[in-house]
Amino acid sequence: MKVNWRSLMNFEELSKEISYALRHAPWEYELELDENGWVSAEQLLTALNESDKWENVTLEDLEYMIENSEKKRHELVEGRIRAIYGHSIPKKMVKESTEPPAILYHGTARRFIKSIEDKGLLPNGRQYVHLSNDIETALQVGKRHDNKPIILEIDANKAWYEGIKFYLGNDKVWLADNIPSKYIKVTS
Ligand code: HQG
Repeated sequence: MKVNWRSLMNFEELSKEISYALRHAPWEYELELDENGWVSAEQLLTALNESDKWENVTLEDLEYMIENSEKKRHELVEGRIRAIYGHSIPKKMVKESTEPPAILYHGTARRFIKSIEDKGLLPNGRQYVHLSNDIETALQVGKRHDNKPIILEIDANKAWYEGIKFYLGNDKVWLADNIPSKYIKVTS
Protein backbone atom coordinates (compact mmCIF):
# COMPACT_ATOMS: atom_id res chain seq x y z
CA MET A 1 0.00 0.00 0.00
CA LYS A 2 1.29 3.44 -0.88
CA VAL A 3 1.81 5.59 2.24
CA ASN A 4 0.22 9.00 2.02
CA TRP A 5 2.87 11.10 3.75
CA ARG A 6 0.79 14.22 3.51
CA SER A 7 -1.95 12.82 5.71
CA LEU A 8 0.68 11.79 8.28
CA MET A 9 2.61 15.01 8.27
CA ASN A 10 2.11 17.57 11.02
CA PHE A 11 1.95 20.73 8.94
CA GLU A 12 1.58 23.00 11.94
CA GLU A 13 4.83 21.69 13.34
CA LEU A 14 6.49 22.00 9.94
CA SER A 15 5.30 25.62 9.70
CA LYS A 16 6.79 26.33 13.16
CA GLU A 17 10.13 24.83 12.21
CA ILE A 18 10.23 26.78 8.93
CA SER A 19 9.28 29.98 10.79
CA TYR A 20 12.14 29.33 13.20
CA ALA A 21 14.57 28.80 10.31
CA LEU A 22 13.45 31.77 8.22
CA ARG A 23 12.70 34.28 11.00
CA HIS A 24 15.21 33.52 13.71
CA ALA A 25 18.07 31.12 12.86
CA PRO A 26 18.80 30.60 9.13
CA TRP A 27 22.47 29.87 9.99
CA GLU A 28 21.43 26.74 11.87
CA TYR A 29 20.14 25.44 8.53
CA GLU A 30 23.07 26.82 6.51
CA LEU A 31 20.74 29.25 4.76
CA GLU A 32 21.59 32.74 3.68
CA LEU A 33 18.58 34.98 3.22
CA ASP A 34 18.66 37.83 0.71
CA GLU A 35 17.76 41.38 1.79
CA ASN A 36 14.05 40.66 1.45
CA GLY A 37 14.23 37.40 3.36
CA TRP A 38 14.09 35.04 0.37
CA VAL A 39 15.98 31.78 0.14
CA SER A 40 15.86 28.96 -2.39
CA ALA A 41 13.17 26.43 -1.44
CA GLU A 42 15.54 23.70 -2.62
CA GLN A 43 18.15 24.77 -0.06
CA LEU A 44 15.55 24.82 2.69
CA LEU A 45 14.36 21.33 1.66
CA THR A 46 17.92 20.01 1.63
CA ALA A 47 18.36 21.23 5.21
CA LEU A 48 15.01 19.85 6.37
CA ASN A 49 15.52 16.51 4.64
CA GLU A 50 18.69 15.96 6.69
CA SER A 51 16.59 15.38 9.80
CA ASP A 52 14.68 12.12 10.32
CA LYS A 53 11.56 14.06 11.11
CA TRP A 54 11.41 15.97 7.83
CA GLU A 55 13.27 13.61 5.50
CA ASN A 56 10.24 13.16 3.24
CA VAL A 57 9.19 16.81 2.94
CA THR A 58 8.86 17.94 -0.69
CA LEU A 59 8.23 21.19 -2.52
CA GLU A 60 4.58 20.15 -2.89
CA ASP A 61 4.37 19.82 0.90
CA LEU A 62 5.65 23.39 1.31
CA GLU A 63 3.01 24.58 -1.17
CA TYR A 64 0.33 22.59 0.67
CA MET A 65 1.47 23.97 4.05
CA ILE A 66 1.28 27.58 2.86
CA GLU A 67 -2.01 27.08 1.04
CA ASN A 68 -3.72 25.43 4.01
CA SER A 69 -2.30 27.46 6.88
CA GLU A 70 -4.89 29.45 8.76
CA LYS A 71 -2.35 32.31 9.01
CA LYS A 72 -0.31 33.37 5.99
CA ARG A 73 3.22 33.26 7.46
CA HIS A 74 5.27 32.26 4.40
CA GLU A 75 5.25 32.76 0.67
CA LEU A 76 6.70 30.63 -2.09
CA VAL A 77 7.33 32.28 -5.46
CA GLU A 78 9.30 30.87 -8.38
CA GLY A 79 11.27 28.40 -6.29
CA ARG A 80 12.05 30.80 -3.46
CA ILE A 81 10.48 30.91 -0.01
CA ARG A 82 10.41 33.52 2.77
CA ALA A 83 8.75 34.33 6.07
CA ILE A 84 6.52 37.35 5.52
CA TYR A 85 6.93 38.82 9.03
CA GLY A 86 8.23 38.03 12.50
CA HIS A 87 12.00 38.16 11.85
CA SER A 88 14.48 38.61 14.68
CA ILE A 89 17.74 38.06 12.76
CA PRO A 90 20.19 40.98 12.90
CA LYS A 91 20.04 41.81 9.17
CA LYS A 92 16.85 43.86 8.86
CA MET A 93 14.50 42.86 6.03
CA VAL A 94 14.07 45.65 3.51
CA LYS A 95 10.37 46.53 3.27
CA GLU A 96 8.59 49.11 1.20
CA SER A 97 6.45 51.41 3.30
CA THR A 98 2.75 51.68 2.44
CA GLU A 99 -0.13 53.78 3.72
CA PRO A 100 -1.91 51.80 6.45
CA PRO A 101 -5.65 51.58 7.26
CA ALA A 102 -6.82 54.50 9.43
CA ILE A 103 -6.89 52.40 12.61
CA LEU A 104 -4.72 49.44 13.55
CA TYR A 105 -4.74 47.32 16.73
CA HIS A 106 -2.18 45.67 18.96
CA GLY A 107 -2.98 43.07 21.61
CA THR A 108 -0.61 42.96 24.54
CA ALA A 109 -0.25 41.96 28.18
CA ARG A 110 -1.50 44.08 31.09
CA ARG A 111 2.01 44.01 32.56
CA PHE A 112 3.47 45.82 29.52
CA ILE A 113 1.05 48.76 29.50
CA LYS A 114 2.97 51.14 31.71
CA SER A 115 6.15 50.70 29.73
CA ILE A 116 4.25 51.06 26.41
CA GLU A 117 2.65 54.29 27.69
CA ASP A 118 6.14 55.57 28.54
CA LYS A 119 8.12 54.41 25.52
CA GLY A 120 5.55 53.60 22.86
CA LEU A 121 5.45 50.26 21.04
CA LEU A 122 8.94 48.92 20.36
CA PRO A 123 9.87 45.86 18.28
CA ASN A 124 11.75 44.32 21.25
CA GLY A 125 13.31 41.09 19.94
CA ARG A 126 11.84 41.38 16.46
CA GLN A 127 12.70 43.67 13.55
CA TYR A 128 9.31 45.38 13.47
CA VAL A 129 6.35 46.09 15.74
CA HIS A 130 3.44 43.82 14.71
CA LEU A 131 -0.03 45.33 14.36
CA SER A 132 -3.37 43.87 13.29
CA ASN A 133 -6.08 45.32 11.13
CA ASP A 134 -8.87 43.84 13.25
CA ILE A 135 -9.55 43.52 16.97
CA GLU A 136 -10.10 39.76 16.80
CA THR A 137 -6.58 39.14 15.50
CA ALA A 138 -5.10 41.54 18.06
CA LEU A 139 -6.91 39.61 20.80
CA GLN A 140 -5.41 36.33 19.63
CA VAL A 141 -1.91 37.88 19.50
CA GLY A 142 -2.38 39.37 22.99
CA LYS A 143 -3.54 36.04 24.43
CA ARG A 144 -0.06 34.66 23.72
CA HIS A 145 1.17 36.97 26.49
CA ASP A 146 -1.78 37.33 28.90
CA ASN A 147 -5.11 35.52 29.35
CA LYS A 148 -6.81 38.92 29.68
CA PRO A 149 -5.00 40.91 27.02
CA ILE A 150 -5.30 44.64 26.52
CA ILE A 151 -6.20 45.99 23.09
CA LEU A 152 -4.39 49.12 21.95
CA GLU A 153 -5.90 51.25 19.23
CA ILE A 154 -3.33 52.91 16.98
CA ASP A 155 -4.17 56.13 15.14
CA ALA A 156 -2.30 54.88 12.08
CA ASN A 157 -3.71 57.57 9.83
CA LYS A 158 -2.28 60.38 11.97
CA ALA A 159 1.00 58.53 12.55
CA TRP A 160 1.41 57.96 8.80
CA TYR A 161 0.79 61.61 7.98
CA GLU A 162 3.29 62.60 10.65
CA GLY A 163 6.02 60.41 9.14
CA ILE A 164 5.79 57.02 10.90
CA LYS A 165 6.46 54.27 8.39
CA PHE A 166 4.17 51.24 8.03
CA TYR A 167 4.71 48.08 6.02
CA LEU A 168 2.29 45.45 4.79
CA GLY A 169 2.66 41.97 6.32
CA ASN A 170 -0.18 39.68 5.26
CA ASP A 171 -3.90 40.46 4.98
CA LYS A 172 -4.14 40.84 8.78
CA VAL A 173 -0.66 41.85 9.91
CA TRP A 174 0.91 45.30 9.53
CA LEU A 175 4.43 46.20 10.58
CA ALA A 176 6.03 49.43 11.83
CA ASP A 177 9.46 50.44 13.12
CA ASN A 178 7.97 51.79 16.33
CA ILE A 179 4.79 53.59 17.44
CA PRO A 180 5.20 56.59 19.75
CA SER A 181 2.71 56.61 22.62
CA LYS A 182 0.88 59.74 21.39
CA TYR A 183 -0.74 57.57 18.67
CA ILE A 184 -1.78 54.82 21.10
CA LYS A 185 -5.13 54.58 22.92
CA VAL A 186 -5.59 51.91 25.59
CA THR A 187 -9.11 50.57 25.01
CA SER A 188 -9.61 47.78 27.49
C1 HQG B 1 5.48 44.15 23.86
C2 HQG B 1 2.82 36.04 16.05
C3 HQG B 1 7.02 46.67 27.11
C4 HQG B 1 4.44 43.88 22.80
C5 HQG B 1 1.70 37.01 16.33
C6 HQG B 1 4.43 42.37 22.79
C7 HQG B 1 2.17 38.33 15.75
C8 HQG B 1 6.45 46.18 24.94
C9 HQG B 1 5.85 41.98 23.18
C10 HQG B 1 3.68 38.21 15.78
C11 HQG B 1 6.83 47.47 24.50
C12 HQG B 1 6.66 41.38 22.05
C13 HQG B 1 4.31 39.17 16.76
C14 HQG B 1 7.32 48.36 25.49
C15 HQG B 1 6.12 46.38 22.79
N1 HQG B 1 7.39 47.92 26.77
N2 HQG B 1 6.54 45.78 26.22
N3 HQG B 1 7.70 49.62 25.20
N4 HQG B 1 6.63 47.57 23.17
N5 HQG B 1 6.00 45.53 23.85
O1 HQG B 1 5.83 38.02 20.44
O2 HQG B 1 3.42 41.54 18.55
O3 HQG B 1 1.84 33.18 15.04
O4 HQG B 1 7.71 39.63 19.85
O5 HQG B 1 3.19 44.45 23.16
O6 HQG B 1 0.48 36.59 15.82
O7 HQG B 1 3.09 39.76 20.36
O8 HQG B 1 4.30 33.61 15.08
O9 HQG B 1 5.39 40.29 19.38
O10 HQG B 1 3.52 41.87 23.72
O11 HQG B 1 1.71 38.60 14.47
O12 HQG B 1 3.01 33.91 12.97
O13 HQG B 1 6.49 43.21 23.59
O14 HQG B 1 3.96 36.84 16.18
O15 HQG B 1 2.74 35.53 14.77
O16 HQG B 1 6.13 40.09 21.78
O17 HQG B 1 3.66 39.07 18.04
P1 HQG B 1 6.32 39.43 20.36
P2 HQG B 1 3.80 40.23 19.14
P3 HQG B 1 2.99 33.96 14.43
